[in-house]
Amino acid sequence: MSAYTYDVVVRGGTVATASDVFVADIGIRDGKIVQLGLDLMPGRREVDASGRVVTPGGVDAHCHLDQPSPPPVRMADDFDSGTLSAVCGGTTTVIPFAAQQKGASLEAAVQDYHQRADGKAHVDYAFHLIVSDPTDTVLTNELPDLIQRGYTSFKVYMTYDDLKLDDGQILDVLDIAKRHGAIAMVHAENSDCIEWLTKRLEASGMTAPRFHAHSRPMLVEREATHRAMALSELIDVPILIVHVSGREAIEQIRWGRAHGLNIFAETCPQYLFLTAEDLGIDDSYVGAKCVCSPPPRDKANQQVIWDGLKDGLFTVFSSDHAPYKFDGSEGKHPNGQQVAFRHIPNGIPGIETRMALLYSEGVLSGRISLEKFVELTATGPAKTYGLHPRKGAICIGADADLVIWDERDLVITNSALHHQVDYTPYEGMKLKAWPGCTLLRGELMWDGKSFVGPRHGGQFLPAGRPSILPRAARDTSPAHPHSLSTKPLEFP
Ligand code: DUC
Ligand code: ZN
Ligand code: ZN
Repeated sequence: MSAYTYDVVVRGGTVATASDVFVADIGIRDGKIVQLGLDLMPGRREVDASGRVVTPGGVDAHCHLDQPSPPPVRMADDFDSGTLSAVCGGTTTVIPFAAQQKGASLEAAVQDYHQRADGKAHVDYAFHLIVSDPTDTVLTNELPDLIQRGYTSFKVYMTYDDLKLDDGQILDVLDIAKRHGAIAMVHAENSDCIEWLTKRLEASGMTAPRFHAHSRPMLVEREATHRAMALSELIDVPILIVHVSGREAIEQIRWGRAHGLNIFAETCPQYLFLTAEDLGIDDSYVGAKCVCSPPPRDKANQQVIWDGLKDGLFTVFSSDHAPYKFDGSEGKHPNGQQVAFRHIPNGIPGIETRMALLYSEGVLSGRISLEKFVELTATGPAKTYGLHPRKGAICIGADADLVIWDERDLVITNSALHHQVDYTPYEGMKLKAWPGCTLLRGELMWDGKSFVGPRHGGQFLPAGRPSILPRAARDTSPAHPHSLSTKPLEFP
């Protein structure tokens, strides 16, 4: 038996949870938090956190790693580089997507993703499913079985030809989420409007990256957000709208909530720190670096997103890391070419910068509290996706996933990041903090300068029932006030 009560003691830090901030020592044994208190007995290893803030390791609930794209396009980060980048930025759990290919099974996607992740990931991971082909077999057999086995969240798209579902298909998927206790995430943009606008822009020769933003104005997001909420109301099941970009979608969500609908929302750093001008103010191709969907809006919309982070509109703050290189032939220049905006791979990198951006510009700039930071970056996502309290919490029994913050001035440069993307949209941005230490299950992974942890030790996390869902089956609470005047119909 060890002479020590604890394997590790993180001593004297200012511990922040989603509800409290207090000074405490954290005692860790076998990768778990086993004690919180003052003057704990020595650990085999001591980590001095005095005078520094300690938060739960980040849970990045929306990132794309090694997700197949039609050739020649290929993601720059696999589970090795993507999770290395994550942990150096204070994220200890990631939830990427296992995407069903049309015509293939969901099970095939899940097996494929396990092969991509297992033995490669440096942090723990769960998977969301992307349902792109909800056949009878998928709905009746595969989804219920996969939910049972720990894949309790899935994303549906209202746009992109190879992914989008029509409203009837979305209703089918929501119905399964309701019956089996899963949460559906919705990419809400009106596909037909985007296509119509894109064709008009192309016909006028407006194909530079900046026109991506013109092809996806806020109204396409607003309409689809409202429609998604109506579909969720019809089934009487919560949904989560991902990557909300600005005022118009937020107004819809506030309206829905005011009418009793159970709508959750996620936003991402690009909607706080980028604007449509980053896609270009002229026809320069460099704006391709910031092409993502929905596109970044303007300064006024950034403020609306900050307001939503502060006042509880958002439950989850994710990176939406979608890593494509700018140079070369596999990313933003497919086949080495500058292409029309419709063909630019969608997405920007951000898995490593997510936590520090919000800590620095949110907490240290006085926009949100420390508790809110923890809620948005760790506790909220863990609860939303069935990983809490093992993840996203500092409490007895939780995994000892911790970040100790260094509050110091620094400048973001891509050369200091660990992803395989050849740029960061935040190059040159001044921050006031970066993780000084990241622990995963009690192991030191990042010491503020280098990755120092055991390699490839990330574990798959089967997700449980999302704790944001209403209680199961026997819930007798009345239907929400806005629902049809009768109770929702019960189908066999
Ligand atoms: N949607 C995402 O969720 N990520 C990248 C691009 C997109 O459209
Ligand atoms: Zn999306
Ligand atoms: Zn995404």
